[in-house]
Amino acid sequence: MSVTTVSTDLYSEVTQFYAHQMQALDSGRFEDYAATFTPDGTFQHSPQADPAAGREAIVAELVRFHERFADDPVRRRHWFNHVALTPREDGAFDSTVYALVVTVRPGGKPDISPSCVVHDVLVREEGGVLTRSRLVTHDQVF
Ligand code: SDN
Repeated sequence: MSVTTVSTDLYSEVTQFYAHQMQALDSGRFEDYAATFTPDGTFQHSPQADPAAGREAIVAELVRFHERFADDPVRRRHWFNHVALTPREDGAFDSTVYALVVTVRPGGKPDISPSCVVHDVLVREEGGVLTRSRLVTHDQVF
C-alpha cells in the first residue's frame, strides 16, 4: 500500500484542530463548532439527517438534534482516531477519520455508540484549518 506523506506540521495542525472542534461540539458550543467550517461548509452527521449548508444551518441542525437530550443529563464525547490525510489536486485535503461517540450518564457506565467514519474535506487557510465538507457514515448502516 502506498501512503501519500503529509508534513508533520500539517498533521499536528489537523489533530489540534480536531481536538478543539470536537470539544466545542461536546461542550454544546455549537457556534464555535460551526465556525470551524468554511462559511459555505456542509455537514451531515447521520445518514437520516438532512445535510446542513452554511454555519447558521449547522448550528440549527445541532440544536435540533440535541433537543432529545433536553431532560437527559447525558455527556457525549466524540473520540477521533486514525486520522488519514490525502492531498487533493485543488489544494485541499481529504481526511478520513474513525469516530466513536461515548455517552455517559451520572453513575452509569460509558456506552460506545455509534461507531462512525468521518469523511472530511479540509482547507488550510491563513487563519488555520477549516472543514469544507463533512459526511459522517455510521457502521451499523449497511
Ligand atoms: O460532528 C461529528 C459528529 C456528530 O455531530 C454526530 C451527531 O450525532 C450530532 C463529527 C464526527 C462524528 C459525529 C457523529 C455524530 C453522531 C450523530 C448521531 C448519533 O449520535 O446518534
